[in-house]
Amino acid sequence: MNAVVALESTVIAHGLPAPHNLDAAYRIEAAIRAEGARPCTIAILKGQVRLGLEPHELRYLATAEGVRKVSLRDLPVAVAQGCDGATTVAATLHLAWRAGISVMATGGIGGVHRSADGRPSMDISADLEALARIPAVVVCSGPKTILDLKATREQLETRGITTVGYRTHEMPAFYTATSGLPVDARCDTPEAVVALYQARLRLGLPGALVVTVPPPDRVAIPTAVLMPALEEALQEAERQGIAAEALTPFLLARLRERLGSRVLQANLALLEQNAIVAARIARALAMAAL
Ligand code: PSU
Repeated sequence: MNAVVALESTVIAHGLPAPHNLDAAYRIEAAIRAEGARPCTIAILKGQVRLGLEPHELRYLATAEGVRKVSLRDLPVAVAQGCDGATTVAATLHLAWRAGISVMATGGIGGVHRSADGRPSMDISADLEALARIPAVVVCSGPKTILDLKATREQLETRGITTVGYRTHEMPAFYTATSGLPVDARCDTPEAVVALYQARLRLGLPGALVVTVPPPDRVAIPTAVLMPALEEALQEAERQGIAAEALTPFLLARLRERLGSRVLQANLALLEQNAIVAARIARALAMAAL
């Protein structure tokens, strides 16, 4: 069994600004190779499902106009209509699992959005649906800070998705290491994650094992700094009527504008760290299967 790490492509086309998006894509792939695993960035190019992109294809995805953000419902549309599409966690998980890849890495997963009045909204990411039914390991820094974290945590629970804290007892929330919410189990090594994952598989449970890794200390942003900027961004989104798939990229971009380069630095650093942890888990899984 080969150690492979699937990577989503929405973060390249919609999550990060140019030219940092392409740098990040190259750096993440290089980090996985340096750990002895194979990166497999997933996207739709001219209607073709692509598992693994060449460097010039990564560049295309990072710079082309009109690349669609493709979640589960959009997958058949992008394929049938010959579009370029960047896959979200949900669509990436689906395609990776079909191809026999059981470990993926990302920055932050989607979840339950908040409305400007601070209450959970009906806008819920399809990531949660995919995580509920695809039995893969998803390495991330928790749900994105922009979400209703408590409601998202409850949804993970309701859907039977086991949430692991990698070297932490607390679920991180993307740019910040603290959410005030617990994880279901703490694992300190890739082997411990693999043992938990294998137990899930043996028990015939359908959903994913979500491994949450706090952002590196040197870049993590305190909640007290994040929250005022987020409140403002949420109100602006509501005024402008921004919702559904446009909301996450809008809020991330507004936080970058308001809080400056530290937001970008945090995002880049956590993406790379998560890729490294995912590569180590993929290797441990490959060893366990021998
Ligand atoms: N991680 C990042 N930046 C991103 C994403 C993840 O660091 O932009 C993307 C993932 O593709 C995830 C998506 O699936 O954001 C969630 O979008 P939505 O809330 O619209 O489902």
